[in-house]
Amino acid sequence: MKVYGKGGWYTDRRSNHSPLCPSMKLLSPLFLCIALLLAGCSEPKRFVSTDLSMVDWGKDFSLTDHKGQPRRLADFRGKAVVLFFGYTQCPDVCPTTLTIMREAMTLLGDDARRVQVLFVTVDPARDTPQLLAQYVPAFNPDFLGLHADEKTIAALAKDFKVFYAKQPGSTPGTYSIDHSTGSYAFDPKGKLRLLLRHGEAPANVAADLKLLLSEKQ
Ligand SMILES: [Cu+2]
Repeated sequence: MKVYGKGGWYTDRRSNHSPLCPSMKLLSPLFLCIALLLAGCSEPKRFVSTDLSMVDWGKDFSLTDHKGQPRRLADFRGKAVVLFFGYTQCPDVCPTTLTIMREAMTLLGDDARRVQVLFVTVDPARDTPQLLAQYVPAFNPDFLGLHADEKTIAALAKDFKVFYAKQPGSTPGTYSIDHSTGSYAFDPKGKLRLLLRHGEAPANVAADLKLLLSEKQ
């Protein structure tokens, strides 16, 4: 089994033959523990999602939440943050993503209090704060909808390498928006760490967030 972790692909030790040579196997478990500690070995973390630890973009945002409060990433220090770009009239991707996040929060139990889900609209023309306030907390009362003017959203999306583009609808004046479908996860220190795939199983999302929360602060 191959697992993608920090530093690239590596083989999952659980499903492999012992990496120890025969003579090492004879050593007592205690000695082995000490030897591993001295060698600085530790079990590598196993994130399901794509590791973005090495990127130098996606550092912050300056938006307003659906209650009218200005928000930056630093406001959520101490929490893992999931950031998703979408729009309330989205027929499938956005409601699916928010439903998955709701289920992941349920799986996290008490740890969910240390996770903040943020939904940034890429449709500020139609997604008023009032609309965001109805839509986003309907999935989970703790989720926050974030908005800004068109220019700010466009610059932010560019910084986060998020694509979105209006598509004309079937009747004049209507439109839908094609947009990137992944979500970003930040660790409790505010560092961008993971790209969560669209449609990821809630259990995998919960496991990845739990890993971020378990890291030494
Ligand atoms: Cu969408």
